[in-house]
Amino acid sequence: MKDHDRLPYSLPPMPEEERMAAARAIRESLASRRTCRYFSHAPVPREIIEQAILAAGSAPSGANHQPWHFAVISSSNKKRALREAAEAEERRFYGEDGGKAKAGQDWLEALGPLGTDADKPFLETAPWLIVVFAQRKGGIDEDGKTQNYYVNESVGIACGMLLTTLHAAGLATLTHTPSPMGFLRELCGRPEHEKPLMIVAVGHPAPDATVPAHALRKKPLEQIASWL
Ligand code: IYR
Repeated sequence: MKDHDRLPYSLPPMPEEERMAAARAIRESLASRRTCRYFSHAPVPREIIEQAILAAGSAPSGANHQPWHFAVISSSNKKRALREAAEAEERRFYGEDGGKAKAGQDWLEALGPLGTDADKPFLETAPWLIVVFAQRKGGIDEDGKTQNYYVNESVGIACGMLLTTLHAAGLATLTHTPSPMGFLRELCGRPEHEKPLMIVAVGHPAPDATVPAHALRKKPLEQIASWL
């Protein structure tokens, strides 16, 4: 088979009620997803992480270049190193290093309801940290030269599919974006043309895990959609 060949595509028939029930079931399940900042040490099998990354890797992407790389961290040494580097950035962000916060007053106020600060214990407690990289170059053959397209869009969709799969597997996730994130490139041994996009922490919620009430405020359909 050559890349320019065309193949038939169809989806299995489905009664409308079944379609509706399937859409509703996924919608209801996803509505129970929360960003979790408190993990237990309970292990998660590597096979589940592999399945979730394969699901993410099936995302649509610009020219099908699949411009993503998932660096998966589970060793306590690497997790500690990542936490230390991330917390150093976060202390500057929140102004907890004694200097002026890099985040402006507006940003700090917006984060108020979340109750976040520079302390990131979840980076050590969560059994898995998936560091997501966006490849600015490389193409499908990862040659490090070919231009990639719609990189942020493509990797964003892949991350959504990663989170969806992990949630369906009954696991808690946290998308964490210490800023700036350049240190992740060195820590994960990734090349210069890859941009760290986010860290996805994965595990089981701690028995006493909580989420901010603010997280339950979701915009209604009337607000997020218009029908033209
Ligand atoms: N990276 C910081 C700040 C932060 C920013 C946003 I926007 C959030 O939704 C949550 C946190 C931190 O992790 O604390």
